[in-house]
Amino acid sequence: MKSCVVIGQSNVGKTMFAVNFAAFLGRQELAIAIKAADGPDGARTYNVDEAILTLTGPEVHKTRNLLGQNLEMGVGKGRKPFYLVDTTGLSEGIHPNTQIRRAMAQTLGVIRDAAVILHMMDASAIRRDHPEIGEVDLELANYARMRPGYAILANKMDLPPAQEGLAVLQQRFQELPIFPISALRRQGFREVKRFVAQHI
Ligand SMILES: Nc1nc2c(ncn2[C@@H]2O[C@H](COP(=O)(O)OP(=O)(O)OP(=O)(O)O)[C@@H](O)[C@H]2O)c(=O)[nH]1
Ligand SMILES: [Mg+2]
Repeated sequence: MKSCVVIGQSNVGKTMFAVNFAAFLGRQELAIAIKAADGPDGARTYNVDEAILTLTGPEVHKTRNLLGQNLEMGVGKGRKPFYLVDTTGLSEGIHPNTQIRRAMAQTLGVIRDAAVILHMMDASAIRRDHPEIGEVDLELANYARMRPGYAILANKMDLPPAQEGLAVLQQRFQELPIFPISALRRQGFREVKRFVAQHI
């Protein structure tokens, strides 16, 4: 089965997207496979509200495992399965915490084999006079930009400063698909779904 990974810096909204996108595709119960970077694998089932309460939050590096979901979406007259993977946030340099370092290495490992790479950035944190596109984001985009299933998700578009951030991203990554979304409000998901469907 083809996989779709959600990558990006910590706190940009990857987990919020993974949960709300599954809900958007019709899931009420989320069966989440937890692949730990160090330690045993696990599995948990949440309803959508529980998943948001438990798995998302403003703490840095809230997610430290791969969180996978078997999902499917309508494509043409049929349905196509795919594996959605939420990942550990990536940062520049060598992280001092061993667990986080291993988790980041695990994230890089799943990017290699993914059919779809959704690279999320927080558009509300990017300003024109002070372009806050992180070095790690520039490197990720450079690495993945030639892959057909690569797209940028400009998240937190529900916050007013995100309009300016989106404009900066569109200027900087002119030749790449960029989807403005609000993972929180489930906005822009139809377009993301169409993109994923083309590559799974
Ligand atoms: N306003 C707004 N807030 C959002 C949105 N998406 C996520 N957030 C908030 O941003 C914070 C981080 O969200 P997460 O989904 O946990 O971010 P993450 O990228 O998974 O972070 P790590 O697991 O640390 O890598 C939470 O407080 C969310 O409520 C959005 O579309 N709009
Ligand atoms: Mg997360």
